[in-house]
Amino acid sequence: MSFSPMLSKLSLFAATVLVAAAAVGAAHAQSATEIQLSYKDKKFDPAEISAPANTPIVIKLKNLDAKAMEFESKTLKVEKVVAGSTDATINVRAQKPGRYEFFDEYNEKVARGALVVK
Ligand SMILES: [Cu+2]
Repeated sequence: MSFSPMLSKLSLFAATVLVAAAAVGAAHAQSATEIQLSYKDKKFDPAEISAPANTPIVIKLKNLDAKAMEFESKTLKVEKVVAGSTDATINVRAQKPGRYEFFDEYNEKVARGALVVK
């Protein structure tokens, strides 16, 4: 009886563990940047937010107005209706450096802000 089948099973197992560890490492490097943003009287506060490049972004938006608003950004490709006096989580994909404008679609001319990715 030979040990080689057992050894190759072990090395296959070791390789699997290494691949899994590498995947966990990559997932960790990708951990999201969380940004707090509030909305009141048709204004975003802060009006400009920033995040590092190539990292997923999570915007925690508090709509402090009694009316619903719609967070939208064409360049970030996100759109979300947020009921009055509620919070919402907006997930944004990892972005390249740049300036990405967003607005409340119900008050598009005045209610504007920007995400600066560096
Ligand atoms: Cu819309």
